[in-house]
Amino acid sequence: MLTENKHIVNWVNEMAQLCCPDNIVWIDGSESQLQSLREEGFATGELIKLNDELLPGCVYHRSAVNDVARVEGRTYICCEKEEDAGPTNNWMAPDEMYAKLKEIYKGSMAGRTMYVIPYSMGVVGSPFAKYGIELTDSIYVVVSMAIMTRVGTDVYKALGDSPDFIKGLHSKAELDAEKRYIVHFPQDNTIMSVNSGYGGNVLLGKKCFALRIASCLGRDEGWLAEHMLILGVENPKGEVRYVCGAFPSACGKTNLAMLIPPEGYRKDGWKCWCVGDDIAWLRPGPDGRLWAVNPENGFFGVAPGTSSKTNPNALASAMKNSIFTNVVLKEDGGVWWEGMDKNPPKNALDWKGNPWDSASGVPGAHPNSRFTAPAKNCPCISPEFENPAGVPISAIVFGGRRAKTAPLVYQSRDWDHGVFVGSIMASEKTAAAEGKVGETRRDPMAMLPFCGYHMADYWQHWLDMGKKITNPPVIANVNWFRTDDEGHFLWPGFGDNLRVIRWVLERAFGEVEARESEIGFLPNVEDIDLSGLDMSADELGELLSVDKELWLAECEGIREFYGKFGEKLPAKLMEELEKLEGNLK
Ligand code: OXD
Ligand code: MN
Repeated sequence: MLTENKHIVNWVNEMAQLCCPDNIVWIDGSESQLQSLREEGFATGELIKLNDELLPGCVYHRSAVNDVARVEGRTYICCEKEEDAGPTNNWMAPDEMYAKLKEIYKGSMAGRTMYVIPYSMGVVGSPFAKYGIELTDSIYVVVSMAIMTRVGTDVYKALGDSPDFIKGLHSKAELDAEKRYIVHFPQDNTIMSVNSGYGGNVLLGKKCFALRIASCLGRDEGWLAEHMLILGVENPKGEVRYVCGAFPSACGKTNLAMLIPPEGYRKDGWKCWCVGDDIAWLRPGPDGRLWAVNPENGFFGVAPGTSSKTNPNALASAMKNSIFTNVVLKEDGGVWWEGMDKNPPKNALDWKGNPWDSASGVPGAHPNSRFTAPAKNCPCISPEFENPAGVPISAIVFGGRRAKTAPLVYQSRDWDHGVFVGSIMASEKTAAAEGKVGETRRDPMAMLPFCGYHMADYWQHWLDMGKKITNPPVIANVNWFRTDDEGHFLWPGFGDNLRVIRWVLERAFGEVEARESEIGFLPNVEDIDLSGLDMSADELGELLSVDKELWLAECEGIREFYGKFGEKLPAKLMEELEKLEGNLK
């Protein structure tokens, strides 16, 4: 036992009585303990050691074939009242769910060890930090949590006798997909995850705590837990300005978080710094600005498509002390995935562990295969990454994948209009996702699967926060995915996105004019820098155009979506929608 905190000790004992592990191991975060667990994982096959020369300190892990992604259909918010979970979450009465889970957890760790992981989201002792204890029967979870969060006994010191920690119970149990549940009890600060071994379901500090539970804490305590990257943009004068960005999956969020400026910009002295790639916790500071930290300590990134061209910083981050899940395992103890390069390996094993021939046409890596890498490995990690006070946010960008409607960028008129812009976020499905190509999925603030309470109450919380932030960031919407009539992308994306972020930040500092349009402020064509790009002012004009007919149809879609939220929909958002419709008519 590494703590005498009776709330922790009693809870660990209670859960051990339920799950019946053979023994309990208290994790202290030391490298020696983690190494002996890795060795144990190698011996049982739970982990595979990778080539220490190519990938020092790296390990390989496979999750079960039926267990390779988050399971939104089996994710629950079990608050007291159903109406507080809202129409976008699954809900069950807490007593009923506790009873159901008890049956599933009963004896689930027999013959196994229960590990007790003390971890911090945020730098221990920071005013932003929140603590958690995760109990798990998986060594993969222990070594992953040691990358993704700050694991160690200083968490016990920071907690003292306090009950103020998030309880997380994870058991792989039988990996039975029919009994798989990812459940949140916000009123009890408790998360229960069972019958899964996939990172997004079992690394409880991430989506479960830092978004679903933390969004409830933020509502109650006056801050925001958001599915956002945090990027520092340094201009040639050496000033660093920070932007947060929320994007649904498959919109290049990790690439934007680790953006490499275009060549001409690099020559001129522009630099970009990654503070976070997935989650931001935001609080109003004493100066009236919004301050952000990344509560995580590592990256849990999608491997396929990550290459030395698309995201060299992500690739470099994963070259040591990292975990690879469900990628191709090479004969030489290296790893590979589709989109890494054009040389698929011979004599390799696919993500299921079977011999794999690239000529078969079947991908060798699972499309959702992952790298889990320490943030400190990232070549462009921000010097402010560990700053307990966070970084001041000058702009928030929302974005989605829209072929026609949303222009390359537009800025909201004010905070409330910005909340409206976030609430109507949507992305069109690509061939890679389920559902009809082109179908629009509304994903407000990219929080659809992550908001731990009623989405309309969450919007109201955003509106209320606006009153507390006297010096608010500008809010803009970006769209890297506009296409021409043949379906070709009009904007080059990747590093060139800095040209757009630059404009948004210039707006935040009052350094550039804009023109008012029906939907918000648009850039004047000459104000988006195109130097070094093969793009004419006319083409940029096309990217910035607003098709009123399409937008009126969009308004109908928004109205229908808003209809789901009933009386809780903030009147302010309906007013914004009506204003937009009025402007377009
Ligand atoms: C993630 C996600 O894994 O958003 O970050 O699903
Ligand atoms: Mn995410």
